[in-house]
Amino acid sequence: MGARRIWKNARLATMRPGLPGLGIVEDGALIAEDGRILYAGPASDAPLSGEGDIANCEGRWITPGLIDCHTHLVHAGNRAREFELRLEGASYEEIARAGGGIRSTVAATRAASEEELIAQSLPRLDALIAEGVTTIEIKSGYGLDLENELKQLRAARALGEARGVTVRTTLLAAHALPPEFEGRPDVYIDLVCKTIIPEAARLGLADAVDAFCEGIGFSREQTRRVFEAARSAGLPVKLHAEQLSNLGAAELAAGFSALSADHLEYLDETGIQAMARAGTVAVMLPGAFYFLRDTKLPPMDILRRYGVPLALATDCNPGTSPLTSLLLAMNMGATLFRMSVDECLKGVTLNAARALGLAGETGSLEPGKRCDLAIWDVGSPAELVYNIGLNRLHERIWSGR
Ligand code: DI6
Ligand code: FE
Repeated sequence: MGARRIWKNARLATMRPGLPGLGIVEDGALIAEDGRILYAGPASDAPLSGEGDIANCEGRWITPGLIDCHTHLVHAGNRAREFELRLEGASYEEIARAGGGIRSTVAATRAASEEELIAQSLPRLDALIAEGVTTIEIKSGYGLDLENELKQLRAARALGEARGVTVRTTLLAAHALPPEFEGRPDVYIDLVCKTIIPEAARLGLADAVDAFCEGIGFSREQTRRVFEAARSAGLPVKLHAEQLSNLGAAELAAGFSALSADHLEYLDETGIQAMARAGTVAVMLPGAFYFLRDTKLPPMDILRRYGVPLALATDCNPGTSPLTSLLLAMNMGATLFRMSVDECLKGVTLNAARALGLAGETGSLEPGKRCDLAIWDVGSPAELVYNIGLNRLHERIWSGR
């Protein structure tokens, strides 16, 4: 029998599907063995006999380890100077024409070695981990050629090995048009579909494929080709959809049974119906909404009416969301998008796991799932959403450790 661990005198927010609200157990106990949850429920029913390393939680709250299901965490450099220029009145387009914007991050990321990329990204990962994150999705999308996209994905995998955290990688080669393909987007999409996706899949470096379907990104037709290439490579898809305009991108994604459609400020009811039918998760990214000083709110009420699962993530990226706090993202989700406390907390646990295709693995306190826990010094789960800048993490457990 392997290592058995017991947490007593705990209050549990289990997030178990089928239970109302957060699936709360007030007088709870949690037992894990070999890194998996054996029991999570009322202390009175817990099979507490036998050996084990016992922790007394003294009434603290246990949630599933937090999951940041949408990040561009691996990149080089930063765009603080561009931020200053924007504060002085420059527009995003002016900055882009002067060689800034996403292309400046592409240049910096291409110039960085894999080791430099890892070193620059680790502080961002550590900031998330310090708040109880145990699973994180990391996208490529600043390499935009075979060698540099693979370098980003390898760096993401290496970060997962450097720290006790589960990393899911997403290939986002269709993020922006690289400068050497100016005026030839379909030729670049050929490269993405015929070379980059198959190669990343063959090397086992990508767990999913994403694209930026937008006026300033790629068209529906180009996105469809990317999704078909992903399907041929056996990879699930997700999509940056309806962030700045409505292109029917979410409906396209749902047609490919996408794990998630993300951003969604301009999403309409047709897109929502398609997502509901396909079981596609809606990932809300209030950090980008805040940083861009956006005013168009995503259609939260219609999403709720159709029962689309809501997730919430940082979108950690240097251009539109330099955010490395999932706790703050929850506060923004509540304050800016009027998400409830329960929606925010399920959005960074159960539904974030669904958005990554990991619902069987993590995201709730249920027997059989990985023992990923965040133990909090708070009086109620609502405090996790309510406080701004206060981190009350007591302990973080990844895979029972
Ligand atoms: N949507 C965004 O807001 C970011 N990427 C995306 O697809 C922008 C990324 C950047 O400006 O570096
Ligand atoms: Fe993003």
